[in-house]
Amino acid sequence: MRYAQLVTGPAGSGKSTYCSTMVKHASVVNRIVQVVNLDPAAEHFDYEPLVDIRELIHLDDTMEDEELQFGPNGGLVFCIETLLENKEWLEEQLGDVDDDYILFDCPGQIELYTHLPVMRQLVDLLQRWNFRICVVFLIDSQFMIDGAKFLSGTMAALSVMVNLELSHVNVLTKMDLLSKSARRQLDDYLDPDPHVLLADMRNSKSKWHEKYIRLTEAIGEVIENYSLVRFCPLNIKDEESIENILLTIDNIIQYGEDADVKVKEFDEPDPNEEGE
Ligand SMILES: Nc1nc2c(ncn2[C@@H]2O[C@H](COP(=O)(O)OP(=O)(O)O)[C@@H](O)[C@H]2O)c(=O)[nH]1
Ligand SMILES: [Mg+2]
Repeated sequence: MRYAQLVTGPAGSGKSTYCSTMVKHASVVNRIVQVVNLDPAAEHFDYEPLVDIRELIHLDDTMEDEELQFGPNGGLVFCIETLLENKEWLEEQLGDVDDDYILFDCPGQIELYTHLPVMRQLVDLLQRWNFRICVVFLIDSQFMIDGAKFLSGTMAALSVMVNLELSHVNVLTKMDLLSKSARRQLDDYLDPDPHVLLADMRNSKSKWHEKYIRLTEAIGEVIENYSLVRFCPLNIKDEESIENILLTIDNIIQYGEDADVKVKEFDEPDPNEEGE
């Protein structure tokens, strides 16, 4: 078995930072976690990628090409399609290492996950190559600290879940940037309690609220009744918080349960030599 996290979420939600944070954390506990960059427009990240889609195709190639002349969104879809057409390239780059653990740092355009088939096709491919996959959907916690935003973030997470049909973890990023009071407010939402949420919405005086309060309530109930969406907070300055997220995901993909887990090689002291 091979293990993978598909790291998704809106642009700027912290996907690349999440990947480098996980790599660093894993290396401290002697674990090998590798990252594949799937963002053809990536400008900066802090990890050494195992595979980089930009070596196959860069977003600029599709926008500057005389014939293609794509805009940024069409170009991005074209890049992922090109990757899928070059399966052999990807397969060769990924190698065939049993029990490896790979994070896929994905592009941020939500339509890739919600209504285009490309990411789903990529998932099928990875599963064929024996990967057990967990989708990790990142949302910037600053966009989740009021009722309306929280609901819309939740719906985005839900649509990715429904479309990819995989095990799924939602992570609230950039917790280190929240003020104390914002953090307290967020705590109310972490274990989503629609009553708290709705009370918050009820107090708002927006036009939307007046018109659609029953819809908001219905959505809140669906979220509550089916335990559909939960969020795990991530503070990258707190090792325990990082460890918690990794552990949650490891459990979901059953990493380490039926495997010879990959650890960095170090010299095991030979018991026969002891005391000599
Ligand atoms: N303080 C803080 N900044 C973060 C965190 N995660 C991401 N950022 C910053 O947010 C910006 C976008 O992050 P990036 O990882 O490139 O997002 P991506 O577009 O989803 O890959 C960068 O400037 C990061 O330094 C975090 O947990 N804490
Ligand atoms: Mg990125």
